[in-house]
Amino acid sequence: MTDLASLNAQALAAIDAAASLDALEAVRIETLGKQGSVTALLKSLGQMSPEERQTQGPAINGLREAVTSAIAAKKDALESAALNARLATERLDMTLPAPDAHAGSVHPVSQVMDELAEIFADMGFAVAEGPEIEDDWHNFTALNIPETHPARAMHDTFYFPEDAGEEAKQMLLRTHTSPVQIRTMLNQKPPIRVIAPGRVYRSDSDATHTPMFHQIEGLVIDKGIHMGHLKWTLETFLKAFFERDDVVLRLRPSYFPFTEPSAEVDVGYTLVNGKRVIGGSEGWMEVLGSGMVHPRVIAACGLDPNEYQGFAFGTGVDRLAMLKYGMDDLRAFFDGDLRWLKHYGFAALDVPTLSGGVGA
Ligand code: 2U9
Repeated sequence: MTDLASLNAQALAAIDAAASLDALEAVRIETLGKQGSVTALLKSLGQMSPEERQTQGPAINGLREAVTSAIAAKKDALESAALNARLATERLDMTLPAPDAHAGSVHPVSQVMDELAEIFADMGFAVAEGPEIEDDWHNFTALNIPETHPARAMHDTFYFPEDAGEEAKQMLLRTHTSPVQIRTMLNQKPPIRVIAPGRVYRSDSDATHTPMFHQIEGLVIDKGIHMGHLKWTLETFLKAFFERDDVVLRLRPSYFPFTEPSAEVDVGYTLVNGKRVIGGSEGWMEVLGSGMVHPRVIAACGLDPNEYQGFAFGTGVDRLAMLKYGMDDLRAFFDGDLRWLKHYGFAALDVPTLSGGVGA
């Protein structure tokens, strides 16, 4: 019995001292394994007399049970200590402030440009592009603005230094996107239905003018085109853009060298709590210029004006964005101030869609 008692004490001490699951497994093999000390005692029962077995049997089995349950208890303790250690290293402090969300967004002007392209695509217009550095002929002459025409001075043009040589072209920064439509008419056969969005440049700077601004112009060339097509197109566009069915248009006679007749387009507004809201006709705001393409412009592009007619329109995208979002200073568009974007409700994941608008 003294042997059993000391073996029991030794085994329990070894189990208690096992600092890892591997060390505990080694103790299990030493005691309960095939060659283990407790297993040897169990085997010795076979050689004992029945009387001896009666007394030694329960004692040896008791020893085996004590060692087995001590190993199981120690295994549980080691496993839960290992789990607690792992949980402690993987702990996440939920009270920490969340990382900053993306602060920027697609620029309001780019969003409006994308939305305009979507609206016009729905009406069958393709997007046309062209160079921002243009020559005098595409920017002015082809548009019925000859050298002596006062409109050249009105455009506050940025000219490049004149090149030497007889054939040298006078280069400039385009003052409108109209040369894009000239190039389209020269390169494509009617029917033509395009919009030309892009940057244009004029030497002008105050609260309502910046030396670079964005325009969008539209052009339709086909047989039998008239002012009714122009009015329907602009009405459909403005209703989609301002997301209202009660948009009212007013066409006022005007003058542009490249259109005849020409009309300035006003959109009606209603005063709500002292603020102008598009819709109704309490007051009028000018939003577009338009007209029937001048026969001389059609002829300059190699088409017969008796066969083909067209309408055209143009507007400032920056101004359209200001109207839609109720912004009052054009210069803020160029400041890159995130507080300004936030103030007008622009967020990082805003993507304009026809169905969702841009969230005005
Ligand atoms: C071709 C033929 C005709 C484009 C047009 C306007 C009227 C117009 C201004 C609006 C505000 C420019 O940004 S703004 O200052 N534009 O009023 N633009 S018709 O007419 C064309 C263009 C190309 C071949």
